[in-house]
Amino acid sequence: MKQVLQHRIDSTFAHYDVNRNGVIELADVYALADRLLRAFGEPASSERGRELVEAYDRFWEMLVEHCDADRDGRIGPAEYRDAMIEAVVDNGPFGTDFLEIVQSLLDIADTNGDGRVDATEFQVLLKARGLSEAECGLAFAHLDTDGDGAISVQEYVAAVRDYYTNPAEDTPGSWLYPKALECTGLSH
Ligand SMILES: [Ca+2]
Ligand SMILES: [Ca+2]
Ligand SMILES: [Ca+2]
Repeated sequence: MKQVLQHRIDSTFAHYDVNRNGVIELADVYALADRLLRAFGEPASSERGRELVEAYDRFWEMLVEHCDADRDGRIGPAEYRDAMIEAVVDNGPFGTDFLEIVQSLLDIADTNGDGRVDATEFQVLLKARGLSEAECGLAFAHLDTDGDGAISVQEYVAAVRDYYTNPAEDTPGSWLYPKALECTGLSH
């Protein structure tokens, strides 16, 4: 069971290490932000664009605080894995900083501004992450646990926790990342 979860942690590491140089740095986090900006068709200079970049700045600060033990601005796979196991698997609740980041992300995803992130809006988020169209539909169906046709902060955070703590197939969390990514994680 632990092995599946370690593999998932390694999979997200591979996802975050956009430039594939073996460490997560600010450049990778900005590359992820850029990918999303392009998916939403937003320039970085628009209000929404600035909010997104700020959310990713806060995400980077959170990563540094939790993972970058030697504070050199580079997070290696071992630092990342140890921190994730401690933060998510062993300790449970995410801090409010993480909730705020997710809230910003969902605000940005809510492109029609009706206060809800529906299937079409959520799909943009997941497509930018590399999920196929079919996977996006399945992910939405699994993450919308109260069935109201929208993804709430609570539903998203529950899925993230689920991803790192529940190795079972077909849980909401198992749909957060492309299925293919789970096969290409770093080897131990
Ligand atoms: Ca990198
Ligand atoms: Ca909406
Ligand atoms: Ca819902």
